[in-house]
Amino acid sequence: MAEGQSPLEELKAGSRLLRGEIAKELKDPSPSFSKDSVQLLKHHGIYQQDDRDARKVARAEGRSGKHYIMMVRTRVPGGRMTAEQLLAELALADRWGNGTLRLTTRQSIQHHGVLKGDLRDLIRGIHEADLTTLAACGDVVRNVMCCPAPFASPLHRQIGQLCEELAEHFKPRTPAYREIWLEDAATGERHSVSGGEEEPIYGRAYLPRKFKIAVGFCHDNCIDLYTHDLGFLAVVRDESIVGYNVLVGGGQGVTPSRKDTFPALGKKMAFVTPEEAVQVAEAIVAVQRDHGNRADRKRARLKYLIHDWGLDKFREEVEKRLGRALWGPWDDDVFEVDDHIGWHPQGDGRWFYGLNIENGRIADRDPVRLKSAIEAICRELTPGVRLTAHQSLLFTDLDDRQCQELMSILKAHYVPTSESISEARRWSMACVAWPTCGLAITESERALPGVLDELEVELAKLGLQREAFTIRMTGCPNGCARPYNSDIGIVGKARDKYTLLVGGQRLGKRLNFIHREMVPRDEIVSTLVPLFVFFKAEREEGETFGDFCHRQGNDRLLQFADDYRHGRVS
Ligand code: SRM
Ligand code: SF4
Repeated sequence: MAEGQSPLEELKAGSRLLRGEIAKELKDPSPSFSKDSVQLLKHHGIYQQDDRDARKVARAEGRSGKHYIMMVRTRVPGGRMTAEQLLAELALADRWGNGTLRLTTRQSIQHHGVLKGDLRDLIRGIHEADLTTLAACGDVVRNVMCCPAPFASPLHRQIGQLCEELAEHFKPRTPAYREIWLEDAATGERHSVSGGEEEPIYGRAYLPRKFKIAVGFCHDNCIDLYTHDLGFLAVVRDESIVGYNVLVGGGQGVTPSRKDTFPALGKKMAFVTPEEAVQVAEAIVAVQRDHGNRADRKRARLKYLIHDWGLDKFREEVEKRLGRALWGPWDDDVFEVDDHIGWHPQGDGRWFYGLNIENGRIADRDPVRLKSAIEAICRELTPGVRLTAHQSLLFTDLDDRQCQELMSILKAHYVPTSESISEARRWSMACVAWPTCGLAITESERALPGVLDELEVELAKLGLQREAFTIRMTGCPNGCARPYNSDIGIVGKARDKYTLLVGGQRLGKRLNFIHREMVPRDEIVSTLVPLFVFFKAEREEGETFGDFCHRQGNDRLLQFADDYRHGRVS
């Protein structure tokens, strides 16, 4: 291992293609894994965590020690799955997890609260449902995202196909996953790397950092294309995809103590034909593999390589790998976004229904029995299922009779329909944060519903309840709910205090800016109210909240807020 590289590089390279000591440690009765295994396990889709609520109680009672639990993530390329698969995941959550499922911002599914001793059973169950946790996390290409709308159109078929090809192409080839989790004899032996085994794309040390890919449309940027390491934006002519604009170097995470870290939007680099897309993706991943920063994980994402090199040099390096020049990108760009919530005709005589799942959490909580409702829908109607990039679900392929049955099931289980929730809630997302996320500084999933309750009242008073804007909350600056390009971003900064950002867009093509720092949770809404008052008074025709804030700039927003608070606004 080259000098100056992060210790994780040595660990990955020496892990015999991600085997490490995981199998041996699985046999050990201890409730947790070693530090090294914790890192390798991520590539298998597993995070070791501890219940931070339980930790707090224990500390208050003078007890030390952690209650170890695991998070297990199933990756679902393009969010496309079946009712049987969702039922299987729900049953597994009851059996081995905490009885809930968490739909993620990247069209995946998470189990929380899994005990170490139950991991093999859970992962086998997921495998039996023809799903996998391999490469859901770790320094590899993560779940490939794609617009999930099931329209019966060649365009949707085409992007779905590219998404599947990319997911298959970048799947790690290591046999470690099968050996450790799926083979009958729970292995404790040291499997060595046999002659034929290799990772043709990743190599022994895998990538310097996680790598995210998405495929989307100009007329529907529902997968937030500009936030990915690599985005394919379909270029459509005469109802057919003639190629893709290739966007590179998007990403959200920031480390506030490191001024050389930042969120970035993807940059348009090239145009590729559908036939070239996978090959170009491989060349881009290979450049990041060979030149990405392996010394400093805080600056290891593709966005930093592109920032440090400049786009021209990066493109030249990709061209060298390809052995030919790339075409420049076409003018086509994103211009609309659809969350696919509510009822839509598919174009083949059937319907799909987008059910808004608040912050992606599928649970039964009195009186709303969401989990039971989803189980009943899957069992009784066997619809197609799609996961959205907004932590929600689409039920697809429904005929007229099934549409009515679906609504009856939701009603019988007291599930708020997508039609009954506010625009603000519909377009909101919160990351998981407490109590499972080890990096959380503040609450997020458990805090946002209350913030929205308050905000809804204020918006209604101002007559702005029909405004559509994105509001995204995270428990730390890592940006898991993509808060940095939303109309309103609420980012955990210190205990129960948040950074408030405004000025992004639903369309996702512009970064927002910091409006105020260190806003206590119970002052988030009162800090936003003056901005909405200003918006209502001085917006231009059709202007969105984010566009308005962007046009005014923070100095004017702060000035107005100050005037408002001191009663200087009539
Ligand atoms: Fe994330 C780390 C949850 C999407 C940026 N993210 C984590 C971990 C695994 C915490 C950890 O490292 O210990 C969180 C697990 C919490 C828990 O208890 O479940 C976590 N991230 C999530 C999910 C579940 C949020 C959600 O509420 O849906 C999303 C799972 C996606 C998936 O299915 O694969 C999730 N994470 C994202 C996104 C959004 C996206 O990809 O579209 C981002 C911002 C985009 C990006 O990557 O730049 C994101 N997560 C991060 C980062 C910062 C990365 C960086 O480059 O700085 C971390 C921390 C890290 O990697 O060191 C992180
Ligand atoms: Fe955890 Fe931070 Fe991601 Fe939220 S944004 S899930 S707190 S890492």
